[in-house]
Amino acid sequence: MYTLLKQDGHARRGTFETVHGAVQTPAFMNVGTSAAIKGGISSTDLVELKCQVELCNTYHLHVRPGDDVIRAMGGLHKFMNWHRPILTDSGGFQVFSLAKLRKIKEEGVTFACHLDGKRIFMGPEESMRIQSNFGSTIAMAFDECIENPAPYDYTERSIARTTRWLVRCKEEMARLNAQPDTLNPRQMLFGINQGSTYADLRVRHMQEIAALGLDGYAIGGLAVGETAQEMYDTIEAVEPHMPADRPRYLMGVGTPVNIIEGVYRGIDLFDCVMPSRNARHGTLFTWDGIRILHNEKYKTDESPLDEHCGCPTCRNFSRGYLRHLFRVNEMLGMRLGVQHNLYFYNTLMEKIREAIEQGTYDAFRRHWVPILGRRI
Ligand code: PRF
Ligand code: ZN
Repeated sequence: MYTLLKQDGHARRGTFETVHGAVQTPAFMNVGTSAAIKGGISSTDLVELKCQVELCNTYHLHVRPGDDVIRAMGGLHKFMNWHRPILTDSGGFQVFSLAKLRKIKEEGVTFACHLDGKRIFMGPEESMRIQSNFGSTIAMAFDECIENPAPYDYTERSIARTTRWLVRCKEEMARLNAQPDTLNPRQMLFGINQGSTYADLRVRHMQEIAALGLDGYAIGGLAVGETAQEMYDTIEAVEPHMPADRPRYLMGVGTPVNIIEGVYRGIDLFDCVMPSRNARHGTLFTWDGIRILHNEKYKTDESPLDEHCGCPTCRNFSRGYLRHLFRVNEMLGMRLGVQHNLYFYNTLMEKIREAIEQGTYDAFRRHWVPILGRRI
């Protein structure tokens, strides 16, 4: 259940209650694709990094180790020893971004697995059954994510099919939740809005899916080839049509600046591989800007990575040492970098929540956008 605590412009401060505890929104969901955060971060580390929600992927976990294995191990929470909320993405996006030789039909998608080329079929029912076997807190609907730019007529046919798939997801989820041996009888289902950058199609699709009365609504199909301005304009077009009493999730977004701009336009939930992926390559988000540790100027720099950060990395290690770890490609550099970046993202969300509570969100945005976007 979502409770709106305070609104500041379009920005929303809320609480989203789940069977695995409450999520304070706006929130960032930390990406653990294959039931692990890349860079060697465990579930016990995540608590210290202020993580509220972990995100895992249906596609990856279905391929390895298999949802039957996770089910036999008592579900994803027990498997990872993470007992707070877990959101699982449906596989829709990964089928379109990773898998080869895919063929889309009304029933679903047949594709070749990106690891061994094995043919796999996934449709709305399969995705719901897999996510039910995980027992995740929130299951995402099975959708088609199309790259931008996309032809108008294709987009129109695609969103109609994504709506039909959503109806099937909802029916299958209700059936699975009612099974006596289900892992999480209160598993929630979020619908996903698509429609490329066409405001009319986005609004039409949003109205169709809002009518289904789901637990939350996501905006998908963004950050896939369009400009940042087109993404913001698209959010502005659909946001007024998103149910105000449900959480709103912008999928796969983004940089700290994208998140600040998304919250400004009424988004509550985000996820992105950027903090962990960039950290593994020595790119660290700080309160002074984006620090490129490979830079020569950090060679003998004894100061912490970020003077304003309280994370385990910044409390203990210097820029010069971290730079060295990246240059010799030591695992430790990646782990310390990811720890910092996730702590930074989760702290950014904390500060965003405080600014909304105080009614100073626009000033917060104006202050931080130029700083957090610059490379240092
Ligand atoms: N659909 C799904 N997952 C996603 C996306 C989508 O459109 C995106 C788009 N940025 C990220 N992850 N199911
Ligand atoms: Zn830090």
